[in-house]
Amino acid sequence: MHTLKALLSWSCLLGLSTAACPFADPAAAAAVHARQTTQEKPSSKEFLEKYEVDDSKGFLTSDVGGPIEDQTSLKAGVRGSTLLEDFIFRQKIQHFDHERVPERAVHARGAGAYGTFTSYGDFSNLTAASFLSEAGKKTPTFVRFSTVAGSRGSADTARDVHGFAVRLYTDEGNFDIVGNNIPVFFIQDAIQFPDLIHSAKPSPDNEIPQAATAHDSAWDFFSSQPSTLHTLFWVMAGNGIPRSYRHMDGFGVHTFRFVKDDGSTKLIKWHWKTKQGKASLVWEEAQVLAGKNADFHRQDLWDAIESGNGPSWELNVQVVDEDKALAFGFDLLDPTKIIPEELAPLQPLGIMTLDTNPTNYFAETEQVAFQPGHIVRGIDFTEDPLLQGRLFSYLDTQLNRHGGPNFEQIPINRPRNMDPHNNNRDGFGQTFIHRNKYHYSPNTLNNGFPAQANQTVGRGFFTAPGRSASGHLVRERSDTFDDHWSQVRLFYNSLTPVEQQFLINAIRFEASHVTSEPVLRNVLAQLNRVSNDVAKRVADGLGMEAPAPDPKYYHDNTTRGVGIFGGEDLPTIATLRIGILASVQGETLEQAKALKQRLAKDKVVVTIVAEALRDGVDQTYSAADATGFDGIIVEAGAEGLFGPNKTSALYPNGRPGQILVDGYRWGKPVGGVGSASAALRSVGVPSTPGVYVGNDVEQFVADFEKGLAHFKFTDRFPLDEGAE
Ligand code: HDE
Repeated sequence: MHTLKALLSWSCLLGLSTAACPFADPAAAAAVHARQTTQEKPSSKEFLEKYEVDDSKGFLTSDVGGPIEDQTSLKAGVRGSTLLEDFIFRQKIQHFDHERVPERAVHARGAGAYGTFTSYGDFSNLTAASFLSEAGKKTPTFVRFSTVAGSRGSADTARDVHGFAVRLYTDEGNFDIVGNNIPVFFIQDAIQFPDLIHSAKPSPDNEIPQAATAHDSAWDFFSSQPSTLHTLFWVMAGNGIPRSYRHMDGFGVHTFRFVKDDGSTKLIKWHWKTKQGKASLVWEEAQVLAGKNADFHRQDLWDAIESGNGPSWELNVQVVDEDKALAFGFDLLDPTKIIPEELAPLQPLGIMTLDTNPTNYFAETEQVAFQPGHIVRGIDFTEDPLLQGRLFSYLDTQLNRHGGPNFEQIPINRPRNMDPHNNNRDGFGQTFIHRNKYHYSPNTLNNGFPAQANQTVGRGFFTAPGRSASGHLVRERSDTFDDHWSQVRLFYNSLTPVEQQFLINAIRFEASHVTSEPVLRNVLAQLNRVSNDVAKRVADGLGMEAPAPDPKYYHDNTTRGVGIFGGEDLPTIATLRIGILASVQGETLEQAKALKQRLAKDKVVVTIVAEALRDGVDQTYSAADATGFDGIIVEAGAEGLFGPNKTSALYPNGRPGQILVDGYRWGKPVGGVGSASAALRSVGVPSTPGVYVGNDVEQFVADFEKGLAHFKFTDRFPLDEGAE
């Protein structure tokens, strides 16, 4: 039999017979491929169920299956030494000792969730990617959001770029868009990434400060490397402190390529547009949250999904012809540049909704191994030198984190369409039992299988055929990457005055932690290339002199869609949180419960706060804080808790009034029902937009909900003198 096979395969290799060549016969390969492909249901979670372990019944067992008890170690006498032969003790402690894997070098702090991407249509006019091939086509997804600089236990609300990594388990393999919530990046060449991260991470001597760039080395690097300015401005504006993962956009950052079946290509940029609307915290609120609730963002995502209100994002692309890479006055290969929407409109492709929380944080969220190199047929890279470096780094980092090359076999990383078929073998933790003894290619002994797939055979991945690479070997940056300032100014010009003020305040805050005067002078010099006004205002805050205007890059252009506070109200108030400040005295609690029920109709999450946990009170004043709420209402009858000299042993001095005042100071809608308007007066909350009082509850609710959608009343924040 073997001899016959070998004979047939040789005749195939020698070109004597095509019928005998399995790898030359697309139909044979396709039939095998179809058998290997498992038609999974769209929910990614269902795929994982077979790996779940259910401990709801049965005896405790050792790792190798025998029933055991593990509460007391084996000793020589009750007071005697523990014995080395106690395999139960050794196995338990040893496993514990090895529980941790290295945290991610960057983006260590994060949270993930499952969902589904649904294509709006057939986009084969743009790409051969199968997940975009028909209207209504569903692809399971897993998304991990993160901050960058902090370690795994750091606070969610640190001011930072936020990771927005999406995996699509497509029917042609896993495709990852490993993006951020900011459309540009700090550097233009991957070789500088370790420098950027070393400068931003805590100081190597004392490991201070955690998850913060408000220190000398970060600003030393930023000001010596002006390519960082654009991203820095986005971070210092509200994008660095989003209200939640749900209220931020996502971006692929680099320019990628769409490749059509015929091999033709376009340049594209990925945008995930939040359907919850963009919203951010204000800085003081974020700082307080870092202490009061370090898990604020992961809790928010978890709760929204558990309540059945999982978030959605629309996937959009900007599409540009290949010959336009340099047509806009900057280089599309430069990841420090956006393509302003006016130059290339956003084209919607589909929608992603997250609807399922992970079962086990470590198994899923900690072990998910994203890679920009996980691409599928129909998508290709560009020559962006930052992207090119990432293609090496992510694979390398996974090898380090997972101790070997088999991390793609971990359930969260497995493709959903089929088990992989290739000649990769062995290594630590191999979980596949490969049957094929002829694990090399080409082979005749396994009939040439697994067969090679390419552009025309087997719908295989193919590199865009039009791409070419040639040139002298140089260690140089292209001069088309030289302008680091014009787009920073474009971004700044496009913000509202109060957003500009927030940005300036953020730079003042950060820079005021910098102790080196030469670094501060460099910072002012770089800001001054963007705007003399910005440089002056920051210098004022630092008690320094601003340099004379440096106008080479000054202009008055603006673009849309880059700010947070200047736009429309939020499209939905579902899942936003209101605190009703009540009292266990009198009728107040009953009214608060009725109000809660009314607001629940609009899916607003209400927490009733009172002195003690009873009769429907959700939280005490001792635990509550304005950071937990997007809006705050005082219930009629609770006004007695507010005002000067009101104290109680049940909560810190003045807490009810502090919640109200903080809510007001941080721009939130606040209000008082009926007689509770006295509470607002007694703590000095003036009658300004976003402050609601009224006796008619229906009208009050309607007004307050509008305020909630407006989200932040930014006119409460003072501007620098002369700013407009
Ligand atoms: Fe990453 N980045 N990165 N990065 N990155 C990592 O990979 C790296 C960059 C981003 O939730 C690491 O698995 C280099 C840009 C996200 O698991 C590491 C460069 C963008 C995540 C790495 C960049 C990102 C990472 C650490 C410069 C937005 C978290 C752990 C060339 C487009 C993914 C890991 C998750 C994680 C390297 C720049 C996004 C070390 C060398 C630009 C969202 O491999």
